[in-house]
Amino acid sequence: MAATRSVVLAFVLALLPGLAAAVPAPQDAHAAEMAARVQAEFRHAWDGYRTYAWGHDALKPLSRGARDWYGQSLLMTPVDALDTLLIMGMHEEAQADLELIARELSFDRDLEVKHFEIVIRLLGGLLSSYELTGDRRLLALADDLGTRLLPAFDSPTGLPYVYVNLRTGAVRGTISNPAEAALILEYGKLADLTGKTRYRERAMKALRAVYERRSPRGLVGERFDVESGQWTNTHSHIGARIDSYYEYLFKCWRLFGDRECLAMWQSSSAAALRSYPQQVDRLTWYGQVDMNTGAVVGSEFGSLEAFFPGLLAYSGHIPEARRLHEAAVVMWDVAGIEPETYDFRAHRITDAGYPLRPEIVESTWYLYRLTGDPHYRAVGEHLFADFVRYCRTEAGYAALSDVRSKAQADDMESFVLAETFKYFYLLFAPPGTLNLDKVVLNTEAHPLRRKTLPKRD
Ligand code: DMJ
Repeated sequence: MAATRSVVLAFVLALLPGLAAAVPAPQDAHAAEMAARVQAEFRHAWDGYRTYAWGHDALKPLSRGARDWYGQSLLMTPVDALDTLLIMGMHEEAQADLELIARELSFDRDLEVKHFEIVIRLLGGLLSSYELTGDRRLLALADDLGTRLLPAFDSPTGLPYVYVNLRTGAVRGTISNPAEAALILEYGKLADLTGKTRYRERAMKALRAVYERRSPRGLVGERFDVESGQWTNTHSHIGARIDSYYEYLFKCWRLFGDRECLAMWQSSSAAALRSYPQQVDRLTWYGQVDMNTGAVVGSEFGSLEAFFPGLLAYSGHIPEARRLHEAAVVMWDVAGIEPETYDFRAHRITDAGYPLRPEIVESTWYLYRLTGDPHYRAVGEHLFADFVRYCRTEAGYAALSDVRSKAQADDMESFVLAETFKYFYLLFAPPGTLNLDKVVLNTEAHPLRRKTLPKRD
Protein backbone atom coordinates (compact mmCIF):
# COMPACT_ATOMS: atom_id res chain seq x y z
CA MET A 1 0.00 0.00 0.00
CA ALA A 2 2.79 2.41 0.97
CA ALA A 3 4.52 1.70 -2.34
CA THR A 4 1.33 2.37 -4.30
CA ARG A 5 0.87 5.60 -2.44
CA SER A 6 4.33 6.84 -3.27
CA VAL A 7 3.79 5.94 -6.93
CA VAL A 8 0.57 7.98 -6.88
CA LEU A 9 2.39 10.90 -5.30
CA ALA A 10 5.24 10.71 -7.79
CA PHE A 11 2.86 10.96 -10.76
CA VAL A 12 0.95 13.83 -9.19
CA LEU A 13 4.12 15.75 -8.51
CA ALA A 14 5.35 15.17 -12.03
CA LEU A 15 2.23 16.70 -13.52
CA LEU A 16 1.34 19.49 -11.18
CA PRO A 17 4.40 21.49 -10.14
CA GLY A 18 5.86 24.57 -11.71
CA LEU A 19 3.63 27.40 -12.76
CA ALA A 20 4.02 28.44 -16.34
CA ALA A 21 0.65 30.10 -16.82
CA ALA A 22 0.42 33.58 -18.26
CA VAL A 23 0.75 35.48 -14.99
CA PRO A 24 2.55 33.94 -12.01
CA ALA A 25 0.32 34.17 -8.96
CA PRO A 26 2.14 35.59 -5.97
CA GLN A 27 1.50 33.63 -2.81
CA ASP A 28 0.88 35.65 0.30
CA ALA A 29 -0.06 34.73 3.82
CA HIS A 30 -3.69 35.67 3.36
CA ALA A 31 -4.04 33.60 0.20
CA ALA A 32 -2.44 30.66 2.00
CA GLU A 33 -4.95 31.07 4.80
CA MET A 34 -7.82 31.15 2.26
CA ALA A 35 -6.51 28.02 0.52
CA ALA A 36 -6.41 26.26 3.88
CA ARG A 37 -9.98 27.36 4.63
CA VAL A 38 -11.18 26.08 1.27
CA GLN A 39 -9.41 22.79 1.84
CA ALA A 40 -10.95 22.46 5.31
CA GLU A 41 -14.43 23.01 3.87
CA PHE A 42 -13.77 20.54 1.05
CA ARG A 43 -12.67 18.03 3.70
CA HIS A 44 -15.89 18.69 5.60
CA ALA A 45 -17.97 17.92 2.50
CA TRP A 46 -15.88 14.84 1.66
CA ASP A 47 -16.14 13.56 5.25
CA GLY A 48 -19.92 13.94 5.04
CA TYR A 49 -19.96 11.88 1.87
CA ARG A 50 -17.67 9.25 3.44
CA THR A 51 -19.71 9.02 6.62
CA TYR A 52 -23.22 8.93 5.21
CA ALA A 53 -23.00 7.94 1.55
CA TRP A 54 -19.77 5.99 0.96
CA GLY A 55 -20.09 3.84 -2.14
CA HIS A 56 -23.16 5.70 -3.43
CA ASP A 57 -23.45 8.28 -6.16
CA ALA A 58 -24.08 11.29 -3.93
CA LEU A 59 -24.66 12.54 -0.40
CA LYS A 60 -28.03 13.83 0.77
CA PRO A 61 -26.67 16.54 3.06
CA LEU A 62 -29.82 17.29 5.08
CA SER A 63 -31.25 13.81 5.70
CA ARG A 64 -27.72 12.34 5.93
CA GLY A 65 -28.52 9.67 3.41
CA ALA A 66 -27.41 8.69 -0.06
CA ARG A 67 -28.74 9.07 -3.58
CA ASP A 68 -28.04 6.83 -6.55
CA TRP A 69 -28.87 8.29 -9.94
CA TYR A 70 -30.10 5.04 -11.50
CA GLY A 71 -31.09 2.95 -8.47
CA GLN A 72 -27.61 1.47 -8.26
CA SER A 73 -24.35 3.30 -7.79
CA LEU A 74 -21.89 4.28 -10.50
CA LEU A 75 -19.71 6.01 -7.91
CA MET A 76 -20.36 9.47 -9.33
CA THR A 77 -18.96 11.34 -6.32
CA PRO A 78 -15.86 9.15 -5.79
CA VAL A 79 -14.85 9.41 -9.45
CA ASP A 80 -15.71 13.11 -9.76
CA ALA A 81 -13.85 14.01 -6.55
CA LEU A 82 -10.67 11.93 -6.96
CA ASP A 83 -8.52 14.47 -8.79
CA THR A 84 -9.55 17.22 -6.36
CA LEU A 85 -8.32 15.04 -3.50
CA LEU A 86 -5.03 14.60 -5.36
CA ILE A 87 -4.66 18.27 -6.23
CA MET A 88 -5.30 19.27 -2.61
CA GLY A 89 -2.67 16.79 -1.47
CA MET A 90 -5.13 14.56 0.43
CA HIS A 91 -3.28 11.42 -0.58
CA GLU A 92 -4.61 8.99 2.02
CA GLU A 93 -8.19 9.90 1.15
CA ALA A 94 -7.35 9.71 -2.54
CA GLN A 95 -5.85 6.26 -2.14
CA ALA A 96 -8.93 4.96 -0.29
CA ASP A 97 -11.12 6.50 -2.99
CA LEU A 98 -9.03 4.97 -5.77
CA GLU A 99 -9.24 1.50 -4.16
CA LEU A 100 -13.04 1.84 -3.82
CA ILE A 101 -13.29 2.67 -7.52
CA ALA A 102 -10.96 -0.15 -8.60
CA ARG A 103 -12.80 -2.66 -6.41
CA GLU A 104 -16.44 -1.67 -6.91
CA LEU A 105 -16.90 0.11 -10.19
CA SER A 106 -18.30 -1.99 -13.01
CA PHE A 107 -20.08 -0.75 -16.10
CA ASP A 108 -21.46 -4.14 -17.10
CA ARG A 109 -24.96 -3.23 -16.03
CA ASP A 110 -28.36 -3.19 -17.66
CA LEU A 111 -28.69 0.56 -17.06
CA GLU A 112 -29.85 3.33 -19.34
CA VAL A 113 -27.65 6.34 -18.56
CA LYS A 114 -27.45 9.96 -19.64
CA HIS A 115 -24.59 9.94 -22.15
CA PHE A 116 -23.40 13.52 -21.55
CA GLU A 117 -23.29 13.38 -17.75
CA ILE A 118 -21.52 10.03 -17.73
CA VAL A 119 -18.91 11.27 -20.19
CA ILE A 120 -18.07 14.56 -18.46
CA ARG A 121 -18.14 13.22 -14.90
CA LEU A 122 -17.09 9.56 -15.10
CA LEU A 123 -15.08 9.28 -18.30
CA GLY A 124 -13.46 12.68 -17.67
CA GLY A 125 -12.78 11.81 -14.02
CA LEU A 126 -11.28 8.41 -14.80
CA LEU A 127 -9.02 9.83 -17.51
CA SER A 128 -7.84 12.70 -15.38
CA SER A 129 -7.13 10.50 -12.36
CA TYR A 130 -5.37 7.99 -14.59
CA GLU A 131 -3.06 10.72 -15.87
CA LEU A 132 -2.44 11.95 -12.32
CA THR A 133 -1.74 8.54 -10.80
CA GLY A 134 -0.61 6.27 -13.64
CA ASP A 135 -2.91 3.57 -12.22
CA ARG A 136 -3.87 1.49 -15.25
CA ARG A 137 -7.02 0.17 -13.59
CA LEU A 138 -8.50 3.62 -14.14
CA LEU A 139 -7.63 3.58 -17.83
CA ALA A 140 -9.12 0.09 -18.20
CA LEU A 141 -12.36 1.34 -16.64
CA ALA A 142 -12.36 4.36 -18.95
CA ASP A 143 -11.81 2.18 -22.01
CA ASP A 144 -14.58 -0.22 -21.00
CA LEU A 145 -16.93 2.70 -20.36
CA GLY A 146 -16.06 4.33 -23.67
CA THR A 147 -16.82 1.12 -25.57
CA ARG A 148 -20.19 0.84 -23.87
CA LEU A 149 -21.08 4.47 -24.57
CA LEU A 150 -20.09 4.58 -28.25
CA PRO A 151 -23.47 3.29 -29.57
CA ALA A 152 -24.86 6.68 -28.52
CA PHE A 153 -23.33 8.04 -31.75
CA ASP A 154 -25.16 5.52 -33.98
CA SER A 155 -27.67 8.02 -35.37
CA PRO A 156 -28.11 8.87 -39.06
CA THR A 157 -26.34 12.21 -38.49
CA GLY A 158 -23.63 11.06 -36.06
CA LEU A 159 -25.13 13.37 -33.41
CA PRO A 160 -25.42 11.40 -30.15
CA TYR A 161 -28.67 10.14 -28.67
CA VAL A 162 -29.39 11.37 -25.15
CA TYR A 163 -29.45 7.98 -23.41
CA VAL A 164 -27.58 4.72 -23.91
CA ASN A 165 -27.85 1.35 -22.15
CA LEU A 166 -24.45 0.33 -20.75
CA ARG A 167 -25.00 -3.38 -21.38
CA THR A 168 -27.15 -3.57 -24.49
CA GLY A 169 -26.12 -0.38 -26.28
CA ALA A 170 -29.82 0.46 -26.82
CA VAL A 171 -30.30 4.18 -27.38
CA ARG A 172 -33.15 6.59 -26.70
CA GLY A 173 -33.80 10.32 -26.80
CA THR A 174 -33.72 12.04 -30.16
CA ILE A 175 -33.97 15.68 -29.05
CA SER A 176 -30.53 16.76 -27.97
CA ASN A 177 -28.40 19.91 -28.02
CA PRO A 178 -24.97 21.29 -28.94
CA ALA A 179 -23.40 20.89 -25.48
CA GLU A 180 -24.31 17.20 -25.36
CA ALA A 181 -22.75 16.64 -28.79
CA ALA A 182 -19.46 18.29 -27.85
CA LEU A 183 -17.48 15.58 -26.08
CA ILE A 184 -14.24 15.70 -28.03
CA LEU A 185 -12.03 16.31 -24.99
CA GLU A 186 -12.90 13.04 -23.27
CA TYR A 187 -13.18 10.83 -26.36
CA GLY A 188 -10.12 12.39 -27.99
CA LYS A 189 -8.04 11.82 -24.85
CA LEU A 190 -9.34 8.24 -24.59
CA ALA A 191 -8.30 7.66 -28.21
CA ASP A 192 -4.82 9.00 -27.52
CA LEU A 193 -4.36 6.85 -24.42
CA THR A 194 -5.73 3.62 -25.90
CA GLY A 195 -4.71 4.01 -29.54
CA LYS A 196 -8.36 3.38 -30.53
CA THR A 197 -8.98 6.12 -33.07
CA ARG A 198 -12.70 5.41 -33.35
CA TYR A 199 -13.32 7.28 -30.10
CA ARG A 200 -11.92 10.49 -31.55
CA GLU A 201 -13.56 9.97 -34.95
CA ARG A 202 -17.07 9.52 -33.55
CA ALA A 203 -16.78 12.53 -31.24
CA MET A 204 -15.24 14.73 -33.93
CA LYS A 205 -17.97 13.79 -36.40
CA ALA A 206 -20.61 14.85 -33.86
CA LEU A 207 -18.87 18.15 -33.09
CA ARG A 208 -18.55 18.90 -36.78
CA ALA A 209 -22.20 17.96 -37.33
CA VAL A 210 -23.27 20.72 -34.93
CA TYR A 211 -20.94 23.30 -36.44
CA GLU A 212 -22.06 22.51 -39.98
CA ARG A 213 -25.65 23.23 -38.95
CA ARG A 214 -24.83 26.78 -37.79
CA SER A 215 -26.86 29.60 -39.31
CA PRO A 216 -25.45 32.11 -41.83
CA ARG A 217 -24.88 34.35 -38.79
CA GLY A 218 -22.54 31.70 -37.40
CA LEU A 219 -24.82 30.75 -34.51
CA VAL A 220 -26.20 27.44 -33.27
CA GLY A 221 -29.58 26.85 -31.65
CA GLU A 222 -30.65 25.24 -28.41
CA ARG A 223 -32.04 21.87 -29.55
CA PHE A 224 -31.94 19.57 -32.56
CA ASP A 225 -33.25 16.20 -33.61
CA VAL A 226 -30.33 13.77 -33.86
CA GLU A 227 -32.08 11.69 -36.53
CA SER A 228 -33.22 14.43 -38.91
CA GLY A 229 -30.48 16.89 -38.00
CA GLN A 230 -33.08 19.69 -37.93
CA TRP A 231 -33.13 22.42 -35.29
CA THR A 232 -36.19 22.16 -33.02
CA ASN A 233 -35.38 25.30 -31.03
CA THR A 234 -33.50 28.18 -32.63
CA HIS A 235 -32.73 30.23 -29.54
CA SER A 236 -29.01 30.93 -29.35
CA HIS A 237 -27.03 31.90 -26.23
CA ILE A 238 -24.20 30.81 -23.93
CA GLY A 239 -26.35 29.03 -21.34
CA ALA A 240 -27.76 25.57 -20.69
CA ARG A 241 -27.58 23.18 -23.66
CA ILE A 242 -25.07 25.32 -25.59
CA ASP A 243 -22.47 26.33 -22.97
CA SER A 244 -19.85 23.60 -23.24
CA TYR A 245 -20.14 23.46 -27.05
CA TYR A 246 -18.32 26.81 -27.10
CA GLU A 247 -16.01 25.66 -24.33
CA TYR A 248 -14.96 22.51 -26.20
CA LEU A 249 -14.33 24.24 -29.52
CA PHE A 250 -11.60 26.28 -27.86
CA LYS A 251 -10.34 23.63 -25.46
CA CYS A 252 -10.07 21.04 -28.26
CA TRP A 253 -7.56 23.36 -29.90
CA ARG A 254 -5.81 23.98 -26.61
CA LEU A 255 -5.64 20.29 -25.59
CA PHE A 256 -4.89 18.64 -28.91
CA GLY A 257 -3.60 21.50 -31.05
CA ASP A 258 -6.41 20.67 -33.50
CA ARG A 259 -6.61 23.41 -36.16
CA GLU A 260 -10.09 22.44 -37.30
CA CYS A 261 -11.31 23.13 -33.76
CA LEU A 262 -9.42 26.44 -33.72
CA ALA A 263 -11.14 27.53 -36.94
CA MET A 264 -14.56 26.51 -35.59
CA TRP A 265 -13.87 28.37 -32.34
CA GLN A 266 -12.70 31.53 -34.13
CA SER A 267 -15.78 31.89 -36.29
CA SER A 268 -18.17 30.80 -33.51
CA SER A 269 -16.72 33.10 -30.86
CA ALA A 270 -16.75 36.03 -33.28
CA ALA A 271 -20.44 35.38 -33.95
CA ALA A 272 -21.12 35.09 -30.21
CA LEU A 273 -19.35 38.37 -29.43
CA ARG A 274 -21.33 40.10 -32.21
CA SER A 275 -24.70 38.67 -31.26
CA TYR A 276 -25.22 38.14 -27.52
CA PRO A 277 -24.16 41.35 -25.68
CA GLN A 278 -26.95 43.56 -24.36
CA GLN A 279 -26.27 46.79 -22.46
CA VAL A 280 -28.47 47.52 -19.47
CA ASP A 281 -27.52 50.59 -17.51
CA ARG A 282 -23.74 50.45 -17.32
CA LEU A 283 -23.45 46.66 -17.50
CA THR A 284 -22.92 44.29 -20.42
CA TRP A 285 -24.92 41.06 -20.21
CA TYR A 286 -25.18 38.22 -22.74
CA GLY A 287 -28.77 37.27 -23.58
CA GLN A 288 -30.70 35.16 -26.09
CA VAL A 289 -31.14 35.77 -29.83
CA ASP A 290 -32.65 33.81 -32.68
CA MET A 291 -29.87 31.97 -34.49
CA ASN A 292 -31.26 32.83 -37.95
CA THR A 293 -32.49 36.42 -37.61
CA GLY A 294 -30.30 37.66 -34.76
CA ALA A 295 -33.43 39.15 -33.12
CA VAL A 296 -33.30 39.40 -29.36
CA VAL A 297 -35.60 36.75 -27.85
CA GLY A 298 -34.58 36.89 -24.20
CA SER A 299 -32.68 38.79 -21.53
CA GLU A 300 -31.80 36.08 -19.06
CA PHE A 301 -28.41 35.41 -17.55
CA GLY A 302 -27.75 32.69 -14.99
CA SER A 303 -25.34 30.56 -13.06
CA LEU A 304 -24.43 28.45 -16.10
CA GLU A 305 -23.76 31.50 -18.29
CA ALA A 306 -21.24 32.64 -15.69
CA PHE A 307 -18.63 30.25 -17.14
CA PHE A 308 -18.26 32.40 -20.26
CA PRO A 309 -16.01 35.14 -18.82
CA GLY A 310 -13.50 32.41 -17.97
CA LEU A 311 -13.60 31.03 -21.49
CA LEU A 312 -13.24 34.52 -22.97
CA ALA A 313 -10.23 35.20 -20.75
CA TYR A 314 -8.66 31.83 -21.56
CA SER A 315 -9.01 32.51 -25.27
CA GLY A 316 -7.50 35.99 -25.03
CA HIS A 317 -10.59 38.23 -24.88
CA ILE A 318 -9.65 39.84 -21.57
CA PRO A 319 -11.63 43.14 -21.76
CA GLU A 320 -14.84 41.33 -22.76
CA ALA A 321 -14.22 38.74 -20.05
CA ARG A 322 -13.80 41.42 -17.38
CA ARG A 323 -17.03 43.15 -18.41
CA LEU A 324 -19.14 40.00 -18.40
CA HIS A 325 -17.66 38.85 -15.10
CA GLU A 326 -18.73 42.14 -13.57
CA ALA A 327 -22.34 41.42 -14.59
CA ALA A 328 -22.12 37.88 -13.19
CA VAL A 329 -21.03 39.24 -9.81
CA VAL A 330 -23.91 41.75 -9.85
CA MET A 331 -26.26 38.80 -10.42
CA TRP A 332 -24.67 36.93 -7.49
CA ASP A 333 -25.27 39.92 -5.22
CA VAL A 334 -28.96 40.42 -6.09
CA ALA A 335 -29.92 37.91 -3.40
CA GLY A 336 -26.58 37.37 -1.68
CA ILE A 337 -25.92 34.20 -3.71
CA GLU A 338 -26.65 33.57 -7.35
CA PRO A 339 -29.97 32.31 -8.72
CA GLU A 340 -30.17 29.79 -11.52
CA THR A 341 -31.55 32.49 -13.86
CA TYR A 342 -32.06 36.24 -13.68
CA ASP A 343 -33.84 38.57 -16.11
CA PHE A 344 -31.43 41.47 -16.33
CA ARG A 345 -33.92 43.80 -18.06
CA ALA A 346 -36.79 43.15 -15.65
CA HIS A 347 -34.36 42.95 -12.69
CA ARG A 348 -36.17 39.79 -11.62
CA ILE A 349 -35.06 36.35 -10.51
CA THR A 350 -36.72 33.84 -12.86
CA ASP A 351 -35.39 30.61 -11.33
CA ALA A 352 -34.41 30.91 -7.69
CA GLY A 353 -32.55 27.64 -7.15
CA TYR A 354 -28.79 27.38 -6.48
CA PRO A 355 -27.52 23.83 -7.00
CA LEU A 356 -23.98 24.74 -5.77
CA ARG A 357 -22.77 25.56 -9.25
CA PRO A 358 -19.10 26.35 -9.93
CA GLU A 359 -19.16 28.50 -13.06
CA ILE A 360 -18.75 31.94 -11.53
CA VAL A 361 -15.85 30.63 -9.42
CA GLU A 362 -14.32 29.05 -12.51
CA SER A 363 -14.39 32.40 -14.32
CA THR A 364 -13.00 34.21 -11.30
CA TRP A 365 -10.07 31.77 -11.22
CA TYR A 366 -9.31 32.04 -14.95
CA LEU A 367 -9.42 35.82 -14.76
CA TYR A 368 -7.13 35.86 -11.74
CA ARG A 369 -4.71 33.38 -13.25
CA LEU A 370 -4.56 35.19 -16.58
CA THR A 371 -4.49 38.80 -15.40
CA GLY A 372 -2.91 38.55 -11.94
CA ASP A 373 -5.38 41.23 -10.82
CA PRO A 374 -5.95 40.89 -7.04
CA HIS A 375 -9.53 42.08 -7.56
CA TYR A 376 -10.43 38.54 -8.60
CA ARG A 377 -9.10 37.00 -5.40
CA ALA A 378 -11.13 39.56 -3.46
CA VAL A 379 -14.24 38.60 -5.44
CA GLY A 380 -13.49 34.91 -4.82
CA GLU A 381 -13.24 35.52 -1.10
CA HIS A 382 -16.62 37.24 -1.17
CA LEU A 383 -18.20 34.36 -3.13
CA PHE A 384 -16.69 31.79 -0.79
CA ALA A 385 -18.00 33.56 2.32
CA ASP A 386 -21.57 33.52 0.93
CA PHE A 387 -21.21 29.92 -0.26
CA VAL A 388 -20.18 28.75 3.21
CA ARG A 389 -22.68 30.95 5.03
CA TYR A 390 -25.71 29.69 3.16
CA CYS A 391 -24.86 26.20 1.93
CA ARG A 392 -22.85 24.55 4.71
CA THR A 393 -24.68 21.92 6.74
CA GLU A 394 -23.54 19.67 9.56
CA ALA A 395 -23.10 16.80 7.12
CA GLY A 396 -21.70 18.60 4.07
CA TYR A 397 -22.96 21.25 1.63
CA ALA A 398 -26.55 21.67 0.48
CA ALA A 399 -28.07 23.21 -2.63
CA LEU A 400 -30.53 26.06 -2.10
CA SER A 401 -34.09 25.65 -3.32
CA ASP A 402 -34.57 29.43 -3.12
CA VAL A 403 -31.78 31.98 -2.95
CA ARG A 404 -34.19 34.60 -1.60
CA SER A 405 -35.20 32.65 1.52
CA LYS A 406 -31.93 30.63 1.53
CA ALA A 407 -34.01 27.47 2.05
CA GLN A 408 -31.75 24.45 1.63
CA ALA A 409 -32.42 21.36 -0.48
CA ASP A 410 -31.31 17.80 0.28
CA ASP A 411 -28.84 17.66 -2.57
CA MET A 412 -25.05 17.80 -2.97
CA GLU A 413 -24.17 17.22 -6.62
CA SER A 414 -20.86 15.53 -7.35
CA PHE A 415 -19.73 18.62 -9.29
CA VAL A 416 -19.42 20.51 -5.99
CA LEU A 417 -16.42 18.31 -5.17
CA ALA A 418 -15.15 18.07 -8.75
CA GLU A 419 -15.49 21.75 -9.60
CA THR A 420 -16.75 24.28 -7.07
CA PHE A 421 -14.24 23.48 -4.35
CA LYS A 422 -11.45 22.85 -6.88
CA TYR A 423 -11.84 26.29 -8.47
CA PHE A 424 -12.04 28.01 -5.08
CA TYR A 425 -8.87 26.19 -4.05
CA LEU A 426 -6.98 26.97 -7.25
CA LEU A 427 -7.82 30.66 -6.85
CA PHE A 428 -5.91 30.82 -3.56
CA ALA A 429 -3.49 27.92 -3.88
CA PRO A 430 0.28 28.32 -4.10
CA PRO A 431 1.84 29.06 -7.46
CA GLY A 432 2.44 25.78 -9.23
CA THR A 433 -0.60 23.91 -7.94
CA LEU A 434 -1.92 23.42 -11.46
CA ASN A 435 0.08 24.15 -14.57
CA LEU A 436 -2.24 25.60 -17.21
CA ASP A 437 0.45 25.18 -19.83
CA LYS A 438 0.43 21.43 -19.26
CA VAL A 439 -3.25 20.63 -18.75
CA VAL A 440 -6.71 21.59 -19.99
CA LEU A 441 -9.69 21.18 -17.69
CA ASN A 442 -12.77 19.49 -19.10
CA THR A 443 -16.20 20.99 -18.42
CA GLU A 444 -16.32 19.10 -15.10
CA ALA A 445 -12.90 20.57 -14.11
CA HIS A 446 -11.00 17.35 -14.69
CA PRO A 447 -7.47 18.27 -15.86
CA LEU A 448 -6.31 16.44 -18.99
CA ARG A 449 -2.69 16.51 -20.04
CA ARG A 450 -1.92 18.44 -23.22
CA LYS A 451 -0.58 16.19 -25.91
CA THR A 452 1.62 18.69 -27.66
CA LEU A 453 2.23 22.34 -27.17
CA PRO A 454 1.03 23.99 -30.36
CA LYS A 455 3.29 26.68 -31.74
CA ARG A 456 0.53 29.28 -32.13
CA ASP A 457 -1.06 29.97 -28.77
C1 DMJ B 1 -21.28 20.54 -14.60
O1 DMJ B 1 -21.70 19.22 -14.60
C2 DMJ B 1 -20.57 20.91 -15.85
O2 DMJ B 1 -19.82 22.06 -15.61
C3 DMJ B 1 -21.49 21.14 -17.02
O3 DMJ B 1 -20.83 21.58 -18.16
C4 DMJ B 1 -22.56 22.13 -16.68
N1 DMJ B 1 -23.05 22.09 -15.38
C5 DMJ B 1 -22.45 21.43 -14.28
C6 DMJ B 1 -22.13 22.36 -13.16
O4 DMJ B 1 -22.92 23.45 -13.03
